[in-house]
Amino acid sequence: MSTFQNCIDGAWVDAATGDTFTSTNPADTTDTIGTFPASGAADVDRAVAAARAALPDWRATPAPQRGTILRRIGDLLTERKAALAQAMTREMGKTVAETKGDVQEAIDTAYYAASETRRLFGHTVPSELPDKFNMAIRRPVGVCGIITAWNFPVAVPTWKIFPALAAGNTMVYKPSEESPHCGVLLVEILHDAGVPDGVINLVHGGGPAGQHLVAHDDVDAISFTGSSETGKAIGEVCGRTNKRVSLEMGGKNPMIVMDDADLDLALEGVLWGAFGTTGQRCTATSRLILHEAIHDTFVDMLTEAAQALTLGDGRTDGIDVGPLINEGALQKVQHYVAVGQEEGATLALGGSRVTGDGRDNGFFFAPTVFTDVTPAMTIAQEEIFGPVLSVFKVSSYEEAVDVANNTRYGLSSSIYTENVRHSFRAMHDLEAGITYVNGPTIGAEAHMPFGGVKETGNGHRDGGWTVFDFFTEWKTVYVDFSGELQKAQMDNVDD
Ligand code: UN1
Repeated sequence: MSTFQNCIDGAWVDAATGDTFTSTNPADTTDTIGTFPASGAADVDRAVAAARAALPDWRATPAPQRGTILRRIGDLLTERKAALAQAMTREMGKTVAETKGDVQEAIDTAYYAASETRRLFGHTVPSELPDKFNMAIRRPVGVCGIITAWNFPVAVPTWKIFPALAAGNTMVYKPSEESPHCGVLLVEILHDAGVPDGVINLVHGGGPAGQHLVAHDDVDAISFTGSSETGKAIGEVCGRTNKRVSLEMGGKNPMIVMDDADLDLALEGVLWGAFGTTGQRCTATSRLILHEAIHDTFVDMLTEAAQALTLGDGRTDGIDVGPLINEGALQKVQHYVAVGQEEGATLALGGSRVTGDGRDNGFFFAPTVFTDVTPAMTIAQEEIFGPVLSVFKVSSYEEAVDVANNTRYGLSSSIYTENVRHSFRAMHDLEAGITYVNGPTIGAEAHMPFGGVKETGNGHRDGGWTVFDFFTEWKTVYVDFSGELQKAQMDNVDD
């Protein structure tokens, strides 16, 4: 069995705790990927100290030179894409087509962040006084803690790490305990591309490592993607310790299909949105809101097509859906299926674990569809993070929007319609950070803002130009070249 380590100040080291945990293949739990350090406070302290020590030089490096390294990272991700995708699927289960997409998202993010290093625009603004120059420039925030989930084990960390690097920050990265090998492979690429020692430090582990990083006095910012429960706890600690914090949390994303929609297109969309990544995306389509005129037809189309999806090891050709991530996820999905039935929803498809054909040692769960779901039901409100789709029947656009917005989350949303009035109204009416028209709720692009409203987020965005607002501080600069003391608000105003 392979043994993996933390990476602190460029050196691969064991945890001071001496403890380890293992990572296994969710499609076959007899396949162990390796052991990883279960880090504690002392390991985080060392990593934060290394990041702090590396900050002055990295911050002083001209941004376009940081961009050259980011371009090299993009090149290495491209070279290693196929091998990386195989390793990712082995560790977290989604199909190789999807893990290749995950790596491609990281490649796009690398080149986008590299291009931003030649912009990072500030502002020049007229002064109210003569011979005085005003500007606002961007400065790095400092030492950042990056804490991410396992479902996009390469793309999502890079949404944070690459813009943070571009802007001149140093960091400590704690990947999920469910995808530590992917974390190692990513950090190896960063080092091979020339990121200096200490600029990115990798610390493995679970709660103890994460909690110490979040509470650490010498960490300036935390960027987190994961569950709402963990995110809110992080937010509280960051509030107390006065840290900047970006939280990307849960979703309960609706897709509306109106009576005038292209149903074949909507069918392809919902299959991909609900069952891609086995429903384990924060953007997954988990609520399908159907106009009553097409409800029965569409439910028939959906159950027939979903039944035909093939489940298995995502590294095998022809597999559509991989396993859930672990035993806990399997139990959670099973629990929600039971609750859905108890509360009166109709189980139209699936609802159980799938074994046989080499799947006995994996966490496979059948694509599941509930109909007759109403907004008050538990399966209509809680994030299941599995291949479970709840179907609602509505009689108008207004009712569809009411049902769509009847959730405490607000990440992604979608409407299928050929009606230009409804599609433009939906862009404003749907309470979500992202709205797709005639596309499913998944499919974010690297150069666009990504994030949610309500309990999904805390006002920040990953992705696009907007993430640079998180990873930089505004510095306001006044240059007085008059040779005199000029008093704003006084010398230039007659009483
Ligand atoms: C996530 O599930 O945390 O738009 C991110 C999408 C992907 C990203 C999902 N590109 O579904």
